Amino acid sequence: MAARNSILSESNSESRGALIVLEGLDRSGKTSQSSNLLKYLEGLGHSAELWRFPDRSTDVGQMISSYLTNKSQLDDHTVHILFSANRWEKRSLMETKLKSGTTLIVDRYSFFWGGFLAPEDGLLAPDLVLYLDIQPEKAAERAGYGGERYEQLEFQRKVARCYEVLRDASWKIIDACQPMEDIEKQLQEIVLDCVTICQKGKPLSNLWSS
Ligand code: 2DT
Ligand code: MG
Repeated sequence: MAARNSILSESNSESRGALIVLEGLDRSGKTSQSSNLLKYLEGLGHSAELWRFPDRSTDVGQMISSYLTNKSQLDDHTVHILFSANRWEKRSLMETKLKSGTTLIVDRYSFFWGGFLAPEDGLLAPDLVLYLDIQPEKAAERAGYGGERYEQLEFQRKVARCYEVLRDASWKIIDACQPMEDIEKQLQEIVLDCVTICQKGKPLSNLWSS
């Protein structure tokens, strides 16, 4: 991904918050580790917020949510575009928050599927992608999937293959089967580095643009 990022603005050398994304299969620990990271950064006196995608609080997010909970049917293209739209509707707030110095810890972002990248073009690129790596079979052994549309072993196997295709050398791959406290410490170290670099004025960039 890094190689495909472009610099948005030459003059953008001001201190800002970091856009930090956690990715991984269902039950890989993203949600727990995201809230741990939030507490950690706040404890150090940083301004930080926890976000997640899909953001089910918006109208678009509601459509996604009813699809995921099997209350509605949508074809694959439609739902992919809705996932993208759900990120687009948050883009300007995201930029405002980052520029005002708030770090965003984001529980899932744009990397769930490989094949539908065009609508993602121009979304903000993460400064850091943390991938919580777990075998689909191991994840399935953890306290039950919640019963949503994608929470099935066969599907999670496909998702794992997609992530393999999508991830690049800039991603930090964390073994999600280590004890939670060990994962937490590793994440803290990587995140703090990233926050520091962004504070020093690393420019914001866009996803997928060449
Ligand atoms: P949670 O279980 O984390 O609430 O996610 N998904 C998510 C997509 O298919 N495309 C996307 O762009 C995003 C952000 C993965 C609900 C499900 O939504 C799926 C799981
Ligand atoms: Mg889920």
